Amino acid sequence: DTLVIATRNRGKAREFTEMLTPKGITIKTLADYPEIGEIKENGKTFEENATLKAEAIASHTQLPVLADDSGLEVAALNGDPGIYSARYAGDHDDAANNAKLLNKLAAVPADHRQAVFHTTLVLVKPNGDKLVVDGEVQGVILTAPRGENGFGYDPLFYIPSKKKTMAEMTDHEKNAISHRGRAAEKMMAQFDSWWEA
Ligand code: ITT
Ligand code: NA
Repeated sequence: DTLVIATRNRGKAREFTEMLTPKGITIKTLADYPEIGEIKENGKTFEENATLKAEAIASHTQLPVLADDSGLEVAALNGDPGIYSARYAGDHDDAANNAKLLNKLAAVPADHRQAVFHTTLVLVKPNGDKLVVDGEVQGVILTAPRGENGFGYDPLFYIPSKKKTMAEMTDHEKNAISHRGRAAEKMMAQFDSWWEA
């Protein structure tokens, strides 16, 4: 059973590999398809963008595809950066994105720094059968990064109940509580009936 993960983000690919390989699913990523160029993510929602990625790769590979569109929604910033999380500071540069986020929140006190990380997963088969799930995790944006694991905004995303940022967790610990882990859990609950449909 081969599933292509429509991502160029190595952090996402690593987390999905950790979650799906034990279920007996063989994973390919876009690293296996170097001929595929940039996919335009010009949708207005996480679901639209994940669907754009999934459908483009399903039609190219003729294999079942999983796409992930994610973003950070910060209450004090009216939900920004949201669907624009990857290019918040211009190019997709995690360090620049984190610096911009800290800068935007510089005057915001500790008790007003709540945020939600959101993931929408879209599974698409070449015949068009589609499955959509999402997941969220609540956290707080710190004033300085902590931890070396994870990727993206993880060093700034603190989970009070765990007393850790997501960058202070192993992949396994993060997957157990993260937006992506929760979405993947919902996906797995419906996976067999989607796969066999
Ligand atoms: P693909 O589209 O190729 O999958 P991407 O990194 O561009 O990769 P998105 O469009 O979903 O993915 O952008 C999501 C942004 O949120 C991007 O800046 C990521 O670094 C960040 N992000 C996504 N999941 C994250 C996570 O679990 N922890 C921290 N940051 C995350
Ligand atoms: Na996106």
